[in-house]
Amino acid sequence: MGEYAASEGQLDATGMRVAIVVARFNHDITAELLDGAERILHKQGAADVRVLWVPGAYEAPLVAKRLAASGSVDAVICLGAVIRGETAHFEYVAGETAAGITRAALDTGIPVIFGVLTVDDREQARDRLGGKEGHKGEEAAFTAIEMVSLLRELP
Ligand code: INI
Repeated sequence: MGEYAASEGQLDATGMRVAIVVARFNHDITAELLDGAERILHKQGAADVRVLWVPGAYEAPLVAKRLAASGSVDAVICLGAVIRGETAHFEYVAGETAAGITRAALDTGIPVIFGVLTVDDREQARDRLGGKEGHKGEEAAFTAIEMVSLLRELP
């Protein structure tokens, strides 16, 4: 978590409504991302955390955009794991997922957080689930809280 530790106390999620869109593909990894994200959202006081499963990361942007446009959530977190070694179309899945998530946020004005691991192998994924690269599920939750707070300060 490193860089988040100093500001954790200020990242108050009281009253926030957050949806998490999580891919079933590579479920062993994405379930741990989800655990981390939920843990932080509840710890920081989120009022409502809704979890929606989609088949793969590629499907996340559409569901994220629908939720973001609904007015029922303050932020959406997308979680997934795209592993280069396991697919010939890594670049397409990872690239289109990233582009779709960006578009969902810009089209709706709601933060849509990119919590999708794009890694070469499972070891790199594990490093990002509480290993030497932190916990990307927890970090995605902190990012969502920070973005909601920041946008509330803006005109
Ligand atoms: N989806 C993932 O979330 N991760 C992957 O690593 C992956 N691979 O390896 O192909 C993957 N593919 C499925 C994709 O997200 C869609 O569900 C599928 O193409 C149907 O649209």
